Amino acid sequence: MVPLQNDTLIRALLREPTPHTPIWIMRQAGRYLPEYNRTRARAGSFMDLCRNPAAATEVTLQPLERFPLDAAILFSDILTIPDAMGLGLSFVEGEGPRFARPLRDEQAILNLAVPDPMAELRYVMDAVAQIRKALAGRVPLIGFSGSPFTLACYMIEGRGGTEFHETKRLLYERPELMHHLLHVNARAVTAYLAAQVEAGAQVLMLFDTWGGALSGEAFHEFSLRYLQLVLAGLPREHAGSRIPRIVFTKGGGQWLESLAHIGADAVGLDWTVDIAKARARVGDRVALQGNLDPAVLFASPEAIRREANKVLAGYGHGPGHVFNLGHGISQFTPPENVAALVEAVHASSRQFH
Ligand code: 1CP
Repeated sequence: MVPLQNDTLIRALLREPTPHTPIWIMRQAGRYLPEYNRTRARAGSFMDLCRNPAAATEVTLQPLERFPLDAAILFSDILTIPDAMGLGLSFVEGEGPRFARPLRDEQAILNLAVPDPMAELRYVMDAVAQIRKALAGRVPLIGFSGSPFTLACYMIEGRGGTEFHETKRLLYERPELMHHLLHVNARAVTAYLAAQVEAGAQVLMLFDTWGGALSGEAFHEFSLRYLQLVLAGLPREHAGSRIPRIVFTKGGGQWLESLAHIGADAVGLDWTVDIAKARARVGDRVALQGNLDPAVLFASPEAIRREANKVLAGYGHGPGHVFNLGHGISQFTPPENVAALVEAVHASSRQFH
């Protein structure tokens, strides 16, 4: 395997010294880039794009052609797992994901099986291998999955944009059935992420996008516990290299201490968290990733530089910070503002290292 030319992301996640703070952007490949929209139109639908390894490779590399980002992230989606379980995923234009067969009764949950990553999800592994080859060691490749709980939300609700009433009804009324579903999901996520590592992913990230919708007690029992189970089942190394893992619970700022104790190397922060206080709370247990408000990218380059500096200064001196947004980049972001952000982070962060 070719050695990494830029290993700042891996080093920062392991809290080792770097010359500057590495930066990548959640949803860095996507609709704010005109070249992405062109490739997507050519591929057909969003899922056609995900299922075509050559097209997925092309869009994964698009943001790297424009900006000197310090990582690539696999172009795919968290909903590939429930799709592979037979729930029938489609994306309705302007409305987001839909499942044709959401989990509506006990039997549907009991019938679920863990998909074989090398069979039903083979297209994802092929994309990982092809992207890794195309990167040729430029930057590390991040593989990812949704958390068991976040996947369960989509599987039960059947779509995004809900208040999770069905999910929470099951959780409170039939906790043992919810635990069964989460166990199946945890096994599926673990196998899926381990296969991504085998295929070439060098960093892993778990997106717990909806864990923050739970009460503190329910979060620990129904989300955190399964994040920990997944992490315990993953290889820490592959081919002699550490595989750092990042967990991100959106809205999880109040549970940082818990998130820092489940075996992740880094914890992602949304923009509602004060990064200086977060660092004081987790100490040197984990690295931190984040946490610029994505809406800052609608402001002027001067404002972007100023706000980026606040995040850098908030984290302060020393290793262990990966710059990112506090959530995914908006599709309405002007691409030139991303250029201004990446440049600002690379230039201004040197004083902190
Ligand atoms: O082209 C399009 O119209 C589709 C838009 C899109 C894109 C670009 C979707 C549909 N997914 C993606 C890619 C994607 N999704 C990546 C690619 C890598 C990257 O560049 O970052 C990743 C990591 C995801 C992860 C993902 N999908 C999450 C977790 C992160 C987060 O944003 O919280 C979630 C919740 C999803 C579900 C999903 N997929 C797509 C949409 C619009 C949604 C959200 C649905 C909702 O509103 O609940």
